[in-house]
Amino acid sequence: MYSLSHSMKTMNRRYSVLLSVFICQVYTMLAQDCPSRQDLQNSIQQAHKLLSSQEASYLQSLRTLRKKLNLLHDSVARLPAKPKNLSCPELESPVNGRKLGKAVLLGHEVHFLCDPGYELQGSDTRRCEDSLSWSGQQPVCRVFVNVMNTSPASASPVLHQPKCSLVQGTTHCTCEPGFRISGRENRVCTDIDECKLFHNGQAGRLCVYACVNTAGGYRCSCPAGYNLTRDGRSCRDVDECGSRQNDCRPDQLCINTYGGFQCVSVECPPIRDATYVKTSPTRCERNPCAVDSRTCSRAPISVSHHHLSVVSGLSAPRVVFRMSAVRMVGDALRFAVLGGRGRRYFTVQRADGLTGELLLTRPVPGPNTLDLQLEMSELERGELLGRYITKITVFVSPYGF
Ligand SMILES: [Ca+2]
Repeated sequence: MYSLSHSMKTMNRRYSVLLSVFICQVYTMLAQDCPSRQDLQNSIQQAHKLLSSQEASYLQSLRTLRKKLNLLHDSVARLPAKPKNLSCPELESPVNGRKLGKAVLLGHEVHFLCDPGYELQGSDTRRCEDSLSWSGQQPVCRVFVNVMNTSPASASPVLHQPKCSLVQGTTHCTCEPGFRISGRENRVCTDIDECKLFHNGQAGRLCVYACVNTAGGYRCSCPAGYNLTRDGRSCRDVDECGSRQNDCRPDQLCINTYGGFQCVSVECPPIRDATYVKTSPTRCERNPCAVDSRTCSRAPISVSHHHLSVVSGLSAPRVVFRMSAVRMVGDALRFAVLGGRGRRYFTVQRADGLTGELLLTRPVPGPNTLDLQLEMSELERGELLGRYITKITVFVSPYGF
């Protein structure tokens, strides 16, 4: 600090002498007399004052920087040591269902889904707790029972008396809509099972999911997580995140999916020699690197998280996500799809100079959860200036709706 202040003072003196010579030269050029000694001394004094204030502000900045570095040093020292390999026991997939997620380490979650026609009873999400046991109850998949199906009305054919009239000596009988005339001498009306009648063929399909025959009619039903739409045949996903029908913790994000929802924890990446700070619920930004840390300067500048919900077998190709640079830094931008379970379903293409698009290349059969990373790199003559990562998770529903 002494040498810095000393050099500033030396610079100050040199600057004053130069200034007085300069002022005198200007006056000479203007064919005027050199200013008086008093004027020169006043000017020099002002220049001294200016430099002193610059010096003070510079020293203040250095002090602030040192303080910040000390704080950063303390927070790095307080980071917990690498945790031991703490894990919960392996979990079984339910019969007629499946388990999503293989990690059994402390803090990880495993999700459960049932096959079409079955509904889940128990916990659809279990978390490996501090006690190294799983939260919730092991789920089972039970046959989806429809109340209408078990009612006496639909257990046996419903019979009605037809309305008959005598026209010119011949008896004509008719039934209510939804019934057909049958029996000996066409004397009974039997319920038409519309569900059986229109069972085959997509064009004649009555219900998007399940059909329930009723006396004189039918109705459609939907699996758990969906409501029947106004048209009476389609199923619309219930938004559990928007309607608070979820049990996500306050520090988690609720992601609505088709037929369900997911509770997601976004954590900043543990990268050697680099530290990150969460700047939004889905984004982590790198703190400034130490001047000589190459490992830190090559670590991503930001790591963002993006969650997508899609239906099973979504048609492809289609763009599902775009990543853009705010402005051009360096002379080239490069986009790439990095590792993850979903990598084989996606590719990256350029939309314009600053934007890369993630393209779904083929339909993904559900249920499934895919993950992948999209990377954007800024380059200058082939040298890497900075990297930005977006971690993408795709939740694929069990059904095509
Ligand atoms: Ca939902």
